[in-house]
Amino acid sequence: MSACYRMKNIDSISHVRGESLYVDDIPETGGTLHAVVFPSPSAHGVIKRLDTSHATNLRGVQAVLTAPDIPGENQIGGVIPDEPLFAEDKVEFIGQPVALIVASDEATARKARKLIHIEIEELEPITDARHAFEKSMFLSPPQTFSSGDIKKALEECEYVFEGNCESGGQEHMYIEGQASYAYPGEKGSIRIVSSTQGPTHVQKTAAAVLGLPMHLIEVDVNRLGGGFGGKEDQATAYACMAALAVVKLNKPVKLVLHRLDDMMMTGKRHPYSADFKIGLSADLRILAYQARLYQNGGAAADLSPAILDRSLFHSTNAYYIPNTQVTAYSCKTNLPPNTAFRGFGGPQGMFVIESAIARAAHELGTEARTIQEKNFLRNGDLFQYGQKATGASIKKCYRIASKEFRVSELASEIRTFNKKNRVQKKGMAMMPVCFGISFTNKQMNQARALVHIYQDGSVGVSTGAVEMGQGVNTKIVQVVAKALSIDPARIKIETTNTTRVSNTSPTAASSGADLNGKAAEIACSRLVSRLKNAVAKKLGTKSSDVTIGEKGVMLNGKPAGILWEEAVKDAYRERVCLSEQGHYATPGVEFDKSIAKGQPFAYHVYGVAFVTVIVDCLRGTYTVESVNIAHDFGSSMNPEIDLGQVEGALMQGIGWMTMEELAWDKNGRYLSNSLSTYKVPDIYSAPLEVNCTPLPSRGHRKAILRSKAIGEPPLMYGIGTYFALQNAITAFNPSYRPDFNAPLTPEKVLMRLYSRHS
Ligand code: MTE
Ligand code: LUZ
Ligand code: MOS
Repeated sequence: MSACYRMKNIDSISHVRGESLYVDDIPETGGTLHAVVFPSPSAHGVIKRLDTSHATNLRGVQAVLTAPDIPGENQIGGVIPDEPLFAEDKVEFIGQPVALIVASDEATARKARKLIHIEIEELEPITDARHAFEKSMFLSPPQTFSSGDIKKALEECEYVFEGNCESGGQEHMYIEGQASYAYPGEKGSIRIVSSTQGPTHVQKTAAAVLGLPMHLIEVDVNRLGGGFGGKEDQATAYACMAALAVVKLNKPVKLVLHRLDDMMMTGKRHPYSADFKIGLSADLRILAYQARLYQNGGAAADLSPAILDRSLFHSTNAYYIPNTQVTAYSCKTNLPPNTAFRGFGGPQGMFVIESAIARAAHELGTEARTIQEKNFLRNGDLFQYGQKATGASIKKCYRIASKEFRVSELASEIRTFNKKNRVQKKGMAMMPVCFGISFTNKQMNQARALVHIYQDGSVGVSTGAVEMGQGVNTKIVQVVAKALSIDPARIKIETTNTTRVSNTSPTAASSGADLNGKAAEIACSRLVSRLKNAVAKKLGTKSSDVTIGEKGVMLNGKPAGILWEEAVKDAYRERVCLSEQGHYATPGVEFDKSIAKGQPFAYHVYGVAFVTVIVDCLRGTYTVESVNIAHDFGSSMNPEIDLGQVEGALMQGIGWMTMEELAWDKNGRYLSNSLSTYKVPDIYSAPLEVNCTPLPSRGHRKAILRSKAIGEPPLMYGIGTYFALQNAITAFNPSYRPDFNAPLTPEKVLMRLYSRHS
């Protein structure tokens, strides 16, 4: 166990004191202008006339910028070039940016926004994925994953059940909204401070929009007030707009979205619709699984094709199913382009297989757990995509959770409770999780770090990782402290900046700490060997006799009377390079999209959660009583941070499954557009109890310090809440036939408590 194993999050004190800096906290430089976006008021239509003259003439307004003002390409699509920065001839969602108003202050810009006139010839909007599918509206080609022989297997199964399933979208609800602040530099250069998970994506896209080489754009990120995937791609548009205004006006420009604008304009988690068929043997082995997934992509591709892929990768969750065929369609609708959200399509894929199992269990009059448990993945099993399961700890997690949390006793207590109580019913469900770690796009699995040791022995570290509250900077301090054997107090993590670390992947896919931590480790190990060589030379000995670190120089294990800072100073005098760059590329990951086979993941994260709920059957309201988790952290390098990630992700999963409900009217207008109409989980929706037992494990060598990625996987434990609620409803209303339409809000629970199935 390393010395800094229990290290506190390095941001905890400045967060608590309110001293941590976000984009809107940066002191404004003189002459800073403020920008506000003019969004499309129509979900689908042709722009007939756009009159910005009244806005332009308002006192204090510096410019109203539209598509023709763009010097480079009016294009920000990252995966597919299908998304203009500003709408030109048509609009495809309410909130689509049409113009940018730049004024001396934000209030003036907002006032000017009301003076813009737009005439639109309305076309029919589509907001539903199934509807888009019927009309063959797609963002990208369909993708199919399959294994075995689905047709034959379905014919031979003892039982076959089918059904359909809907899951809703989700607001990221980062506390800091989309924000950027751009400054003119000399010789045409621009510096953009952005609240982005992907600084290089911002740099590259801004360069293309402005028609400039990437080296003229510097992107700097201090930290984000939350990203959750919502800033993997979608911070880019606002950074580009601020930079465009800088080019046009040669003044610093700040663009910080108001919460209501952010909710109206930005994409969310993708709602999914699905049809499934599940086939089982007489002894409840799942022999066949066939499904169609309809992803509601919104009006442009954004990251939808990659998200679609991950829905397929995780469509069998933690089960081994020998015969599968799952096809996913990315459907184009008139909503803001939906985007990355913690789990990246994985949760949507998993909800379908869990629904299929729940349907089978209900029809067979058994518990879902009986089916789930029989079909867990084992080492050596092949995933549909051809990767072999290794270190498959799902069964172990299940066993440990069952024992540790006395699940059979709990189940019988629930049965007794339900017998004794008429208007309160309890339900329990088990949710297993298997989540692959790596970007499924091979080239993204790389990172770099730049480490400087200064003459006084203090250390500055830059990486491509973006801190968004997940604790990646703390983890990198731990990695560097361990690799250099020095006190973490000597180490500072610098901002994430494209001039110090270039060509970065976004901090996403839960792999920020793995990729950037490994790169930092590589840089540090080179620095250590140079320092050791320098010291050995001075002492006239072999470098293998020397160690160096916080305790100073040791010669064959005995103190040599040279402090760390003295050794550093000596090395500097001997003109040894005290800076190093590390480059890491995940070895062995490969995926051939054309045949949908390969080894896309460095490793998988496993775990099991038991969720217990209690429902008030007069009102439909409910409380999550307990969530009991056994999770495979590997060998956690920071249990406090990792537990915080489990709890936060779990809460987000519970919110998605039970209360966060998106609604649009028939014109495609977003109705749940504010915190009074969109319910986010609060302390009253938190489980009364969350227990998390780490699986004893040596961890995985491709995980940083053998500590497995933690950011996304625990979100999917929240899915258990849906099925726990279903079980409680069934205990009250035996004629309820479980249906799959998340979120299961109190209103929906109430209707199901009194529904009659014929
Ligand atoms: N935790 C906090 N507090 N804030 C966030 O925005 N984002 C999540 C997760 N945990 C997030 C978070 C998402 S979507 C991802 S992909 C990972 O953190 C990214 O960070 P990592 O790769 O360092 O785990
Ligand atoms: N982003 C991405 C992701 O571009 N590719 C991925 O595979 C991924 N997975 C999870 C979250 N973000
Ligand atoms: Mo997370 S959805 O990979 O940003």
